[in-house]
Amino acid sequence: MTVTDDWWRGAAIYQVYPRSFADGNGDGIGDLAGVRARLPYLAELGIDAIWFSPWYPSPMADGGYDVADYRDIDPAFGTLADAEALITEAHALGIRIIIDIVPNHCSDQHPWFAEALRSPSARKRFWFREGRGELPPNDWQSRFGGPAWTRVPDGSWYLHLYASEQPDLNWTEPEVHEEFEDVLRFWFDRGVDGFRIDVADGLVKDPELPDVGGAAERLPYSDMDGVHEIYRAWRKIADSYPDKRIFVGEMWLPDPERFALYLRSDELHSGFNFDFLACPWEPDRLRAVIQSTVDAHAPVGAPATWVLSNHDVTRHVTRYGRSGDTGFDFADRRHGTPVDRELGTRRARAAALLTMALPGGVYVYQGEELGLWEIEDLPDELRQDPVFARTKGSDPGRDGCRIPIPWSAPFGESWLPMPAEWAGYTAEVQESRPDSMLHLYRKALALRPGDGAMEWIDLGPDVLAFRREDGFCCVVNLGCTPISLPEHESVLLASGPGAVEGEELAPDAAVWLREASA
Ligand code: TEU
Ligand code: CA
Repeated sequence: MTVTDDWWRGAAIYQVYPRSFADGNGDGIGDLAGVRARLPYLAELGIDAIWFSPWYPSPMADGGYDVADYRDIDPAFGTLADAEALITEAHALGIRIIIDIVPNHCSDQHPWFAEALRSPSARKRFWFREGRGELPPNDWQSRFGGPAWTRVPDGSWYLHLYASEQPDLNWTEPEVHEEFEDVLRFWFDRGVDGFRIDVADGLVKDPELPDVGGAAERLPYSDMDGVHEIYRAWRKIADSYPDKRIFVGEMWLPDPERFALYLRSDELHSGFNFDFLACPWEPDRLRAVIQSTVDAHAPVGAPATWVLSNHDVTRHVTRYGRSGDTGFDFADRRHGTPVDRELGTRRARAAALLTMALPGGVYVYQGEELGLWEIEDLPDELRQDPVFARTKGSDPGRDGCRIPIPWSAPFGESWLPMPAEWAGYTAEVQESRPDSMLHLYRKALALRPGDGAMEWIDLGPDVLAFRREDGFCCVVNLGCTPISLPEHESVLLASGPGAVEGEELAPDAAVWLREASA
């Protein structure tokens, strides 16, 4: 692949949550030494790039999304030299590196915020306001629960859309722009291939900070010009480097049209598609989400991205195995709903083939290749996610999808305990079993078609079927009875043992076929 290739358009990107990926020094916390030791595993898995959730120095009030220094590595994870070595080693294996950038807010331990607390004249970089009597300046609610405002000792309030340890930065200030542009250069200079932009839609706020009736997810972000200005400047910086560097925006937006407004060929290269992630395991809903996603992306020239899980949501083996609603909603995680894990796993296998057959980029969240499920029975006193505390436990938070990865048993101590049952799901065990989820992911990643066009094939209401280039065809059976496969030359890959019997595809199974050439 040459350096000018648009490698990211059809890339498979593996998400590493550093704290939970691999522990190199045995202190119970994942680290960069651990990642370096697992690079051969990732190369063999067949991914094109790794996206790292934040690895910066952080008090970990929000698992690293509270950044205290954007130009260094948290000591628990290693050093800047480790990061540089990791980037070099990954590149040697053909793996690109994307890192998280968190521009909406920083940590309350960041020097800027410390300065703002000391001297009111240094508060312009944040959103400090006077309250309304004893009440906060407006009615905004934090996305982690509770008010989006915290009062400082001199009586002023500051805005935080997330935890109170994450003060929102004020992007009307040129200094904020300059600082982040410099941070981008800092990491591009160290060989980073791209950035995942946290809360990419949240930076530009209505400076009037109007009341919104409380709903935190529906803040009035109307100034798209301001948004484009930021990302156009970022893109210019990226394009000043010889090889292609990319930006992926993280945005939870109500509809695909709104989502596509943020994507432009000379700004954000792509964004996460959470409609697909949130969608229940139902054929009509999935078909509609896939179609609306493809439709929204086509006019802006951006490839679609497909995500089943990440560090914020209930793992999909669990979602798909639930009785009743199999979708995902932040407003109600449906924690503790009965789960048929065997069913969830069968569907997760089919979903992997569906996802990896679609045109565009695909994200794999660490551990989904092992078929890990959500750990819902963590004792409350071990929960670390601020969502748990800020909602007073009504939302259990995101710890259950952040349990460390089981490489081999027995497991040592770790910052969140690993369930004993995972001894049967380690990478080591799965390596030795050709039918394991790990082998399915490897085969699928090797065969997947990447970006391009798709064309639906009508095989009835319960079936998702479509063809891609070169006679590649994907069939997913979401009904409760077996279906007949369309005519084909060969079976490329089936989602599991028993998925294809003779000329039939079992329920909750998927298959990749090579169609007979005309
Ligand atoms: O998340 C943005 C976001 O709004 C949701 O995904 C969030 O997790 C949810 O509202 C919680 O209820 C990003 C990161 O992915 C997440 O881990 C961070 O906590 C958040 O930004 C703040 O930086
Ligand atoms: Ca460690």
